Amino acid sequence: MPRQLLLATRNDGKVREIRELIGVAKGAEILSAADFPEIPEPFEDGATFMDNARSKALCYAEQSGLLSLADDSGLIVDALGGRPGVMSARYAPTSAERNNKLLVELEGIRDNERTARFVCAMALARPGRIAATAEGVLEGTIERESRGSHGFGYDPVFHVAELGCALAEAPAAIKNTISHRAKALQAMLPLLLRELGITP
Ligand code: ITT
Repeated sequence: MPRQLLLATRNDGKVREIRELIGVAKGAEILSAADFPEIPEPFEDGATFMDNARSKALCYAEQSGLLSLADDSGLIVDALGGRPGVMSARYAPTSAERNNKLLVELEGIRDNERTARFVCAMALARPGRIAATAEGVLEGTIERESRGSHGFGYDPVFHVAELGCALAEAPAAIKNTISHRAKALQAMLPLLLRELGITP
C-alpha cells in the first residue's frame, strides 16, 4: 500500500514549509488540499487553534480516506489582548492589508509593549480518529514597518530577537529551524512516521 499523507491546508506557504520539514519521511507521497478540489473548505469556528486543527484534520481524513495533517496557526499580539489570534486569516482581506492593519493598530505602542507570538497547532487524523496532536510557539515582537520577502503571511512584521531581523528577512532554511511550525512538526514526527509505517 502506498504511504500517502494529505496536508489538509489550502495555504501554499504552509504546504511549502511542511514539505521541507517533512523531508525525512522519504518514500511517502505527500499530497495537499489542492489535489482534492472537490473537498469543501472546512468552516473554522473553534475557540482555539487546536480545536480548528482537529476539525480540519478529521474533515480531510473523512473525505479523502487518507492520513491527514492539519495546521491551524496565527499571531497573538499582547497589546491587542491576544488578537488577531484564531481570527488571523480573517483579520483583513489580503496578507498585505493584514500586515498594514496590524502596523496601524500598534502605532504609538512602545517597543517593550510590542510582544507577540506565532502559535501552530497540528493534528494528524485517520478517518474518524485523531492519531496525534502537537503545538509549537515562536516568540517575537511586532516591527514598525514591513521587512523582507521570504516566508508568507505576517512574517514581514514579525521581529525575531535571536535572528536580529524580521522573519521574512530570513531564508526558508533558517525559519524552518526555529518556527512555531517546525517545533510542532518536530514533536509530531515520531508518531507521524509510525502512522506512515516508516522507521526513522
Ligand atoms: P488553511 O486553514 O487552509 O490551513 P489558512 O491560511 O486559512 O489556511 P489558518 O486558518 O491557520 O490558515 O490561518 C493562519 C493565519 O496566520 C494566516 O493568515 C497565515 O498567513 C498566518 N500565519 C500562520 N503561520 C504563519 C507563519 O509561519 N508566518 C506568517 N504568517 C503565518
